[in-house]
Amino acid sequence: QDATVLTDLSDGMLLVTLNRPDKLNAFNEDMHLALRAAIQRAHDEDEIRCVLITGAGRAFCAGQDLGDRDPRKMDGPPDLGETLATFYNPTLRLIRSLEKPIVVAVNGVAAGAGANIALACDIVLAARSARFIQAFSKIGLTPDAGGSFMLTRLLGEARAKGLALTGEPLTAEQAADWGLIWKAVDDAALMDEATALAHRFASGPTRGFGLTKQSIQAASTNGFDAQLDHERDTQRMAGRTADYAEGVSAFLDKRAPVFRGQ
Ligand code: T3D
Repeated sequence: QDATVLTDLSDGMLLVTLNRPDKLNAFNEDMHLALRAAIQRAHDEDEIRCVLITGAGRAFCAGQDLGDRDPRKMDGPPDLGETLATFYNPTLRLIRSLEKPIVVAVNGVAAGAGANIALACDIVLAARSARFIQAFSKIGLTPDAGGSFMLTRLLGEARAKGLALTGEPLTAEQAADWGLIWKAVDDAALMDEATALAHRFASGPTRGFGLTKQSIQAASTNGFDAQLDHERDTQRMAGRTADYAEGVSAFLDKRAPVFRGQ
């Protein structure tokens, strides 16, 4: 059986491909563990300076594999709180806490947890034909995989509730117009554009990127004063990196900087 998640490391960029195309890359237990292992690897290996996530086939990810939730084959209702705690939430926490950029190329439909995992990453590019669907309400569930947080922070309550309660698909273009994602890209250009961006990040000032990510995320919950303190602390750390010294030296020498991620 093929691996449910494919990984390929090149020039500091870890390409992670969700790989259950006949199920639209829906999550079974194996895929959960494999995605988590890939993100954990990005935490552990200094050589990895950026992650790019995409899906194999025509979809990005259709969320939970509902074949594993057939009530006619179960002895009673499942404890979905337990499956979130065991499978989804650790991966979401690893994504948000990774001190390196994560780019997502949403190559096709992203539904349920599949949509929300994409939204939790740092830079979301989506093919114009892609759709984001908060599919939960159609089967009696509620937004998970960080969706209630990200949708409300990024869109506000009205649009978050509209998407979550109706389950209507949102086009990539509309998602970009609303500020839910970074960009909608022509289908044929998606992987080239996402790969070029990820490679650019992979040769950038990794510590500065990681601190920038932390700072923007902290602003969702901090007040202004706390955020100023946070900026003071992150800038202090950034100012001590070799990449900052290289950036300033390169500017003064009128040459391109060579960042080493340190
Ligand atoms: O359970 C827990 O642990 C709690 C956590 C929950 C997190 C969640 O993500 S809940 C939400 C689960 N996802 C969904 O409800 C989405 C279900 N899928 C769809 O609504 C549609 O498939 C799509 C809108 C994503 C795409 O529609 P379309 O028309 O392009 O494709 P399709 O024909 O519906 O699907 C193609 C195949 O993929 C089909 O299989 P077949 O008939 O060719 O053998 C379909 O059954 C399969 N598929 C699609 N989504 C899933 C799936 N199989 C299992 N699980 C899926 N989620």
